[in-house]
Amino acid sequence: MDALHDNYTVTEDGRALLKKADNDQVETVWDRHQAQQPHCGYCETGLSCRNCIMGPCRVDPFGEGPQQGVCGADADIIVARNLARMIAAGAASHSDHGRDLVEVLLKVAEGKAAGYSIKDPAKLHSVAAEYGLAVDGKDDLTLAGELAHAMQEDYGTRKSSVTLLARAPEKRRAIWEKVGMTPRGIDRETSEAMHRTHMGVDNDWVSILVHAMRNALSDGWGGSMIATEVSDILFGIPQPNKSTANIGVLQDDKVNIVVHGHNPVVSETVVAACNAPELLKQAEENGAGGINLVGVCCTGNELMMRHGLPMAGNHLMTELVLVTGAVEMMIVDYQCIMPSISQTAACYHTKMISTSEKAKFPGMEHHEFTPENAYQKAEGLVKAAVENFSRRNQNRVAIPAVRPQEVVSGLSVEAIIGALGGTPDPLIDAIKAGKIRGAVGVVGCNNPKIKHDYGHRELTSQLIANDILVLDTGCVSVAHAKAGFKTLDALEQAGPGLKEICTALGIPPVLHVGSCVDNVRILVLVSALANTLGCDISDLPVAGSAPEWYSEKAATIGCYFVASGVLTHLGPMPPVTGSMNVVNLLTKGLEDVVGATFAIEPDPQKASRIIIRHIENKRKALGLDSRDV
Ligand code: SF4
Ligand code: MSK
Repeated sequence: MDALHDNYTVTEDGRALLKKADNDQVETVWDRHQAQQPHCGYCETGLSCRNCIMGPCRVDPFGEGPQQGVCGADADIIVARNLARMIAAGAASHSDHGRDLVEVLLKVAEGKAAGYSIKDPAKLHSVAAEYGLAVDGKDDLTLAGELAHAMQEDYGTRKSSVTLLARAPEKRRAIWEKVGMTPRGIDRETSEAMHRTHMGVDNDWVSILVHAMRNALSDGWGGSMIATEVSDILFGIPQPNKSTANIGVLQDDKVNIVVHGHNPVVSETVVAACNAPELLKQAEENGAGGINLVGVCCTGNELMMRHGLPMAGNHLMTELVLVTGAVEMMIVDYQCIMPSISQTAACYHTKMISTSEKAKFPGMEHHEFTPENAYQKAEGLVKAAVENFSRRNQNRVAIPAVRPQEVVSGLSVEAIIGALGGTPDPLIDAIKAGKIRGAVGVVGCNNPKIKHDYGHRELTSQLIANDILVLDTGCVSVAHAKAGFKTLDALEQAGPGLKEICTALGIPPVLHVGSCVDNVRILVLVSALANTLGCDISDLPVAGSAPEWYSEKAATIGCYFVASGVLTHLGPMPPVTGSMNVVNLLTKGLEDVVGATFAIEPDPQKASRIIIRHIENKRKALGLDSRDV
């Protein structure tokens, strides 16, 4: 069994907990992944369709069986339609998260959200100005209301483009205009993607995919960007802080509460409730040494970025965190929450709580949070978690003895520019001088098809050793944190140029820029670099990578990176190999359209060479020194 666990994860805490899961007879995501083998080949290649009930249909990839569905759709159309629907689902998820935040902003403006406030008025004013609002002389709440309404318009169709697109370099916007990718409205593009992929609408596979890219851009420069900006306005712009990561952040003698999901709207109120003196006193009275709030996945990232809250694990660790038997309560909001986790929790004393009207789970208690009731709800839940401490079954508690890894977090764009002395110039100078060869956003999830955290660790260690600055978000950031990449000690693993610059700035070689929606911070940063240099994003020595992605949201992020001019590496192959036309467009043809493509490579060592070669080629094209790779 131990050898099997070694194949599942590279992490020490993960292996220890897989062993405990076996002993406790708890099923995990890896067990279910095994039970699904072999996966359906038609679905893996994108060649199955169930868009209408004349089907379901499938196209035979070997040319022996049917080559068209009942309606006549061929492999290219079916694969393109399936991919477009995947991207639409990803865009809808992040952008709806943004909408929820805008609704909280509006309630704050109306005085109906007692648990929330405007934590960063300066950002409120600057974003409002970007929306063309008159800001002078207005009080924060009036402006917050106006901004919320203006953002809500971005979701509709009254404009010819989403507002924050203006942040992209002029050359990039001209490309989008020329190829018909300018996103007009956030909801509009997702809605149109579903329309186009209905039977009998868009049957030109190229046209479907061009719209899919526009849909992804409506998320990246629209809904996700709004989500990040409003989170900063309501909860503060992240600033550098110190934290810890891995399962060792759970504490034997404390009430452990885990928050999971994505939207900080719920978890921020839980943070406040965990600091309430009466609840801390109650925890003591119940024999606990305090209340220990930790995060997993992207809600964890949001809290780590803003509060330095400890991080227990990423996507594939979420069941294993419960297997410690030491969690009194897990509070979830939405996205990436496996429906299995309440089964896992049922083997222990853990209370499982869902909070969103749009995300309910079997086996969880539902406590619906609204802007009006959030703080009271959070207080009630923390109280219930404290009461649950005495129900722990000590025979089933075992937190692996791993020392929590120190982490530097909170590197928002504002914090990075701050570390650079208020302008991107020092970073540009370091790139020009060749000390930093370029930068890569390593982002995305875990996927049981790939050894847990192996892809992230291998790729990133190669990149930093080759003087490439890494920015991370999402579940990758947890993998990097646990591997120790987000400390100044990690500079020993960096190439000499990167080490010199990061040492001078006092930053690690891997910068934590946030959760999955915060990938837009990377867009903002590369736009600032391109605008300063007077070039397009596609001219920069930068790349993106998602070595272990699994989700529809990650597919959308990859598309908006590529459509923004950033070469993007994917570890797992998306379900497109049923159409070589689609594969060729994604991996080659897009270069002529948007100046960037996808590169698919499951082996992180080989992927690092693809990325490094790309960065050196971009340097050469800019007239900078370049190395042979
Ligand atoms: Fe089959 Fe066409 Fe219906 Fe898809 S849309 S299920 S290919 S008939
Ligand atoms: S949580 S989308 S597994 S990064 Fe954002 Fe992690 Fe991927 Fe979910």
